[in-house]
Amino acid sequence: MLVDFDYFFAQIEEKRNPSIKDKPVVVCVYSGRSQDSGAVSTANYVARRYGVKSGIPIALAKSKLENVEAVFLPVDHRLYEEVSEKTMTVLRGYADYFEQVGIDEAYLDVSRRVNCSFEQAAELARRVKNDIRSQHELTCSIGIGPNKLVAKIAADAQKPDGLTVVKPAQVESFLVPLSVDRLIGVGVKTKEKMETIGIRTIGDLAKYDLWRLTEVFGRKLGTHFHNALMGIDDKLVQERGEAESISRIATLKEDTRDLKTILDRTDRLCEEVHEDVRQRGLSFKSVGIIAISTDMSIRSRSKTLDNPANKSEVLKRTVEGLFGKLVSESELKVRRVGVKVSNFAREQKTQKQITSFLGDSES
Ligand code: TTP
Ligand code: CA
Repeated sequence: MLVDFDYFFAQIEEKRNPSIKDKPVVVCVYSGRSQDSGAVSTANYVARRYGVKSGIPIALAKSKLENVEAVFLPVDHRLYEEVSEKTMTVLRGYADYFEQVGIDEAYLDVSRRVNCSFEQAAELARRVKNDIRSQHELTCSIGIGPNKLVAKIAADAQKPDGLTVVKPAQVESFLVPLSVDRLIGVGVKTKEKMETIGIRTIGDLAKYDLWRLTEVFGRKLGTHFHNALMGIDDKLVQERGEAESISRIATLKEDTRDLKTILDRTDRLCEEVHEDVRQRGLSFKSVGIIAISTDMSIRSRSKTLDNPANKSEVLKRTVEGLFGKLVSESELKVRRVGVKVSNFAREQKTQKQITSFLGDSES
């Protein structure tokens, strides 16, 4: 689930001074150049009804709120950071894995504790909201989905104080009518570019030819959009400080380009890497190697596996293939070698998740 606090800075200001609650509240970053120069940081939902939103000039916000009794306040970052820290601690207690993104947003992987049930996840979300309300007098909006991408879009679907659950079977119908700019990576420019080729909704994008899409936006972005609109996203909820890759590097006894000598050494590195991966309960989807040659030049190769793996044999075999290619492609002798795995999935749970999702989509 993605938890996003509502009009965060402005809500904290309302909490500090409840008498302003029913008025438009505009939190501003004053640049100090002149009295009204600067930009709106955020505004409460009363102010938003007048068209006031993050990023607009303070002077423009004032003109939109002319003749209205509105409250303009300077940002108080220290207070917001303090509230953020406290509320994040509450949220962390509800997650198997927790990832804060920004001052007022966090992803909570709750799959394990709710046994992959979306009903139980919704129940948990209601508890989170109650807890935050009673402990901190704040409201938040929560989106629940099979992955981070869907959870994020779901959280934006109903605000403020919303709770939106999107089960795997509902992902497509949920995404199709939404505007393309709800996808990460679609900014104002991309949106305009899409409009010129007739794409307004995620559904339009889904119908669009993938080849054309990659022609217009490049292969990386084109594929990203394609995956995103299918609701595909396999990124982990990444705990802070948790490794994004695990690697080992070693110096060979002698400089060589004999594959067997190299693999003798990398096999041991693979075992060390594998042990580390095993202890953390992870599986990996990417394998990389690095070779530092006698002249200190560095070469690397990597491979993405079709499925997450956790066996040392798979790692060794992949590393063998990569080094085979690397050695055959160069005359240089190798001095140091390294092995790296990345693109992690959490072991066991993945399988369970997939089967539970199937169960869910049938119900
Ligand atoms: P957001 O979560 O984007 O916005 P919000 O919490 O104010 O409103 P919403 O109910 O739509 O979630 O941003 C969190 C805080 O970050 C926001 O309260 C103020 C700050 N911020 C800025 O200072 N400038 C900006 O342009 C944006 C978008 C946010
Ligand atoms: Ca927010």
